[in-house]
Parts: sequence; structure tokens; C-alpha cells
Amino acid sequence: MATATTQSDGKPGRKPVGTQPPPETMRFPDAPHYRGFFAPSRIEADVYDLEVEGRIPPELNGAFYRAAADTQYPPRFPNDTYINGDGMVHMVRFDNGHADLKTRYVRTQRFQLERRARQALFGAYRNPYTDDPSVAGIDDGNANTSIIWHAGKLLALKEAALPYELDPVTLETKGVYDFSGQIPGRTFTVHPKHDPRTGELMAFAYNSSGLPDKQINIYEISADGKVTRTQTFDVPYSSMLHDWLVTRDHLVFTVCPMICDPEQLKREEQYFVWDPNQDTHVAVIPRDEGVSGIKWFRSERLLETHTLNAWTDGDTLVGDHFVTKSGWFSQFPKTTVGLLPEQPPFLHRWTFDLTKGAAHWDDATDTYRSEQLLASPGDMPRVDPRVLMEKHRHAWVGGMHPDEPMCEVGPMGPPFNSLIHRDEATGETTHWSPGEHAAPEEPVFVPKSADADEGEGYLLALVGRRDQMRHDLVVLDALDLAAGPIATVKIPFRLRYGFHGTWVPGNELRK
Ligand code: V55
Ligand code: FE
Repeated sequence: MATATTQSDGKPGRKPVGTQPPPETMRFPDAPHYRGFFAPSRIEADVYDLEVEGRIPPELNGAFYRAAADTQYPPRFPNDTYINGDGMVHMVRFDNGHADLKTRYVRTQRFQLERRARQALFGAYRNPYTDDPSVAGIDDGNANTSIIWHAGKLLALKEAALPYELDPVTLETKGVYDFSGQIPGRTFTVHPKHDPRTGELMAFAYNSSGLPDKQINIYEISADGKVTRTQTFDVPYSSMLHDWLVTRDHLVFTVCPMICDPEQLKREEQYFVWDPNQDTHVAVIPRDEGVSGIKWFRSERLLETHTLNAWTDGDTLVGDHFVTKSGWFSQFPKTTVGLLPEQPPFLHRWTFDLTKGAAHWDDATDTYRSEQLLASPGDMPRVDPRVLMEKHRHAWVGGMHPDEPMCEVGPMGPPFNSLIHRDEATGETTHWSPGEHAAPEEPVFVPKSADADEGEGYLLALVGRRDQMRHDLVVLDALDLAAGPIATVKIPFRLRYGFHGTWVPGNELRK
């Protein structure tokens, strides 16, 4: 473990030359996350006019943004989870058939302190007890998980901290964004949900005190960025609350035993621990009545990874999401019962009878109906954003298709080998695979035009080409994935494996 030095004025830095051995050589650990295709990239680049195979549709005008964890300095704990890496934003700007690339680190407070010290000062993922004393009390936010566009602002999100605002054209960091002081806690979800009809943003926060706690905050944010309502409710234990199901009328939290405990944090570096002795609990909150109308449902023990979409229809609520019977062991390998096998997530549809449910989780006896929608495992689901919160027809996911070559498993967990489209009307699926030694990442749907039919548009995804040590960005016809890319935008170097992103139309960027 690297040890930070502290100057007499309390600021991190190096002691004068000659008073101590020379600083350690800059070197990432010889561990799977820091090797080969999975190593940090750390490249901030501008590449104009990327090479393109095929032809970019001229109407595809706007910017594709994506967040990744691109570790700046060798970690203080070599086995720490890679999701603790510094936020790097990947942007591909499409304009009249051309594509330009920009990659930039988010200048978080943490990034700047560590760069000044030329070494890591923050310790294990979200564990303040492992930080260098010189950064005690300072936020460890690294803005590495998701990029959203709301109220004309580009925000880089990390669920352990508040958003950072970026310039959407230059990717310059503008600073922490707390919605003009309207967010009282220290954290904000990476999966807020837009209502395409009203332009509102629904959001929540867990562990907003900065340490594991049992309170969830809910925020309703207007189209112009004002927090119009804040509520709080209690959960049975503190745990990773990564995503949620949101309809126009209800909010659904799947509370899964990927637990965190303030006492355990003092003894252990790992923040989340899967506890197969605890239950999963599901809370349904009516939007109008609010948390006083909360209804708890029972569930078999599982973990929700990501949600696709949800809607309320009278007394019925339908929610589609990926769930797995295991925790996320590739990120957090220690469980309360030792090592367990990781199981991939599958897309399920849950249907709730809203006349049921109990006011407290201890009294919950009713459950939901569950059906599996896709035979292949997968994750990172998307619908056309214009149909969020209502019944959709088309769904796209990253998947592991049994008919396609499986990409070698890396340290970031099982990779996708295909992008899969599911047509709700027929139940049929089609897919595209990038071939051997390549893995698509999260797809993003872009409508052909503002008034195009649902699904009429393009599916964009970064594809890691492990054998070529670089990425492509593919543009597919969203309703004909099997036809293969309309355009393959060639990125001349390797990006670090990323998480979530978004598309911002060109006319909004110019405002
Ligand atoms: C996830 C990712 C995170 C995180 C918590 O992929 C959960 C799930 C990239 O950071 O902090
Ligand atoms: Fe996520």
C-alpha cells in the first residue's frame, strides 16, 4: 500500500529532495484490473474526424456521452474494486456525417488533490477510514458512473456523491452541482428517471449522510431544475440501492441484501457485502400520496441490477428489470458466508396488484408475479426514452447470446457478446454480435427524428475490440440489428471499460 506524506502545513505533497528516499515509481499493480485491455487508459484526447466504415446517417446530429472509471493513480489497496476509479467522460460528437472524439477526466476535488500529490490519497471504495489523513472529511466523489442531461446541464454522476456539472461542448468541469443547494445530503443516484411528458426528473439518494444509514431521500425535480418535493422513508438495512422502477404514478425500490454496515467499514475495506441470510424487500410508493402510502411486498432473495421501464395501469403496476440471485461478486467478492459463485442477471417482468401490500416490511405477506422475458442473460437495458413510464413495444439490452462466440471473461465481470432487441408485440428477439474477442457495452437509443414512431432510430454502443486494443462506436438500425452496423466509427485507442451514458440532440447543445 502506498503511504501519502503530509507537509507541515497539512497539505499533501512530497518532502524536500534528499530528506527521504525517492518517491515510489509510478506503477499500477500487477493485477487483472490494471493489465492489458482492462488497464486504465488515462488518455485525454481530441481526435477530429474519426475513421468510419459505412456511412453515418446525416440526421444523426448530437453527442454521445459515456462515463467510465479510469483510475488516475495506483490504488492504496491493490485489490480494491475498479469502480473506485476516477471519472472519465467519453464524448463522440456527430455532425453531418462526421464524428469527433473527446475524452476528459472530471476534475473532481479528489482528482485534483491526488494529482497535486502525484498519488492516491483516498483509500478503498467509499471507506473514509482508509483515506490518508490529509483528506479527512473531503468528499471521495469521482463522477464515474453515468452522464445525464437535465435542464440544459450535463451532469456526471456517482451514487456516493453529488453530481458534477460539465460543459457539454468542451467537457470542462464546472464544479459540484447540488441543484442550487436544494439537495440536502451528500449523495445522489446515478439512475434518476426522466418523465418525457413533463420533463421532470425523479431522483433518490441512499447513504446521503456519507456513511451507511437506513434512510432514503426522494426528490422530484422540475424540467427547469427546481427541487419541487423532498421526502424520506426508512429501509430495513443499509444496502446498495443502485436503480429503481419508476412509473408516472409509483416509485418501486427493490431493497437487496448487498449490505453495508458502519461498524464493518471500520474493520473491513470492502464497502458492500452480499448477505444471503437477509431478505429482499420491495417498497411501492404512490407518487401523489407520497411515503405515507408506502406498501411493502415480499420477494425471493435477489438483487436488481438495472431497470428497463415501468408503468401503472389502474390497480396494476408492471416493471421490467434485470435481477440476479447473487450479488455483484466481481466488484465485491467477499460475502458474509465466504466466496460464492456469481450468477448473471436475467430480464424479468414483475406485476403488482396495487390493492395489496403492507405498511411495514415486517408485516409484508403479498408478493408480485414474476416472468422471465429473455432466455439469454444480459443487463444495461434501454427503451426509446420517449416511452419511459408507459408501456413500450421495443427493448434493447446487452446480452450473452448462446449462438455467438463468448468473449473471454475479464476482471470486470462477464462481458456481453451481443446487443439484443426484443419486440414486445411479438415476443421475438433479434441480435447483433461484434464477433470474437469483442464486447459491446451499454446501448443508447436515438430516435430518427423527434416525431418518429417508437423504435424508429439508431442504437449506438461502444464495442471493446480486445484483440485490437481499441474501441469502435457502432451505429445500428435499432429495428434491424441483425443487418449489422450502418456505420462503425473507429476509435484509434482503447478506452477504459465504461458504465452508463446518454445522447444529447444537437439542437439542445447549441442553446
Ligand atoms: C455500480 C457502479 C458504481 C458504483 C455502485 O455498476 C454501483 C454498479 C461505477 O460505480 O459506485
Ligand atoms: Fe448502473
